[in-house]
Amino acid sequence: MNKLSESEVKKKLSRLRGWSLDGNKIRKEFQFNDFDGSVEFLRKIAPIADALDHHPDVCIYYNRVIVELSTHDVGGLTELDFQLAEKLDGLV
Ligand code: H2B
Repeated sequence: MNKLSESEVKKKLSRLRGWSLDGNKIRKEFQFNDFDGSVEFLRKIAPIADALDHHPDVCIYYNRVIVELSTHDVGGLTELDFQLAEKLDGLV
């Protein structure tokens, strides 16, 4: 996977909703009713990430889930991060 240029990242980011650039990562906060909602979301994320062999950094704060995506292998963002972001958006 090729590392995307800054302009490619900005273009792809503008097509997503709620994701922002944070250094070499993109991040989004998802909100749920309670902790159970957050855990349920994580359970849905896991098989999707495994299928893509691309794994998000995930932090749960009760009813909020912060997801960060980057491609460690290239030290930046690739098409895979944006593919996964779209799939996660499709879950909620
Ligand atoms: N997930 C993410 N987010 N970035 C990676 O570079 C990455 C990964 N690499 N999951 C994969 C696993 C790699 O370590 C394995 C060996 O395929």
